[in-house]
Amino acid sequence: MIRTPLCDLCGITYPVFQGGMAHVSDGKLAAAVSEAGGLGIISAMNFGGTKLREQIREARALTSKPIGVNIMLQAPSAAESAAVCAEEKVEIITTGAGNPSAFMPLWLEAGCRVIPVVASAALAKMMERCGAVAVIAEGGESGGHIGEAATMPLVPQVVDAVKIPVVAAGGIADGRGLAAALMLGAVGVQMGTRFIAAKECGVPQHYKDLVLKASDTSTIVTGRRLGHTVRSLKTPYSRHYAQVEYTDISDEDLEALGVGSLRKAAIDGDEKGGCYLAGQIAGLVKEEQTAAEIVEDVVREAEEILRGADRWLTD
Ligand code: TUI
Repeated sequence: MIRTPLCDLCGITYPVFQGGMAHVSDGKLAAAVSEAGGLGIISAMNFGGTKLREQIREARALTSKPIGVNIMLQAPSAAESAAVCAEEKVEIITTGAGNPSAFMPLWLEAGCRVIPVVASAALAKMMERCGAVAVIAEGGESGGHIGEAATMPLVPQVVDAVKIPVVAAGGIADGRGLAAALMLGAVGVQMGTRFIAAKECGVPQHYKDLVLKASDTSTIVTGRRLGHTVRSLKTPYSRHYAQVEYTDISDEDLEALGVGSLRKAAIDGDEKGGCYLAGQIAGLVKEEQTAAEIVEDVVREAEEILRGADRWLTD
């Protein structure tokens, strides 16, 4: 059994979060992960206020355990989602792609616990001052929107910068990753890519198949020129974007190439125009499993590693 302060902080059995993935994680996936003892997180990105409320209630009908909602701060619906989370008294709110300071008083007043994703020690410190109960330090190995630092250097530097607990994310998909994160001083992990292949994840099968057949070199980073840096799987679409990104194409045309591409991948199953977000660890994900099997596998493997962790020590 692995128990860390994150378990008591969030009311969960295992220190494993399922990352809130835009257009991918809904109430059904989140409820399955929470029911399995981790923290399932709904992405608010997919929904307007009414739909988000429905998803939260759907998740609550499927599990009595705590659930989370992730708010992508650059989404046009961020303020509406923030208000719904406060009204529904969502246990845990995570944020991404920005600084959530403006929403913190609303959430804290409603009794929500806020755990922002940070890509730097400076933002982690600011979040601690604003009342965050923990932070998620996410390295650039992650899928989706990324910062500059990689997980291995970011996590210990964030751990040293704040007194609140730190969750590690980016490049983690199994028990080795969880054990390593704990060694870096984190109290748990957030995983996204491995949960794309969860049986309860409702993305089109093509998306899952792309993850399942990925290798260690299957991802590519695009969008830096327009400030929407994202890591996705190499597909004809993402290779084309990368090829034209630093040509004389106008900002407007480049923007148009990206518009709706996440939705096209995760909802519409548009194999040609979709941008299939996934992390560098995709090559490690080899089978479709239930959320419960994923959570149990990861925790059991980490436990075994940690029990044997003194094997290199001599007297
Ligand atoms: O947010 C994510 N991952 C995402 S969001 C997303 S949706 C999207 N849609 C259109 C274009 C781009 C993305 C897909 N994937 N992860 C959390 C995350 N947050 N990663 C990095 C950050 C981050 C970066 C800088 C958080 C804060 C930050 O600070 C900036 C500041 O304002 O200080």
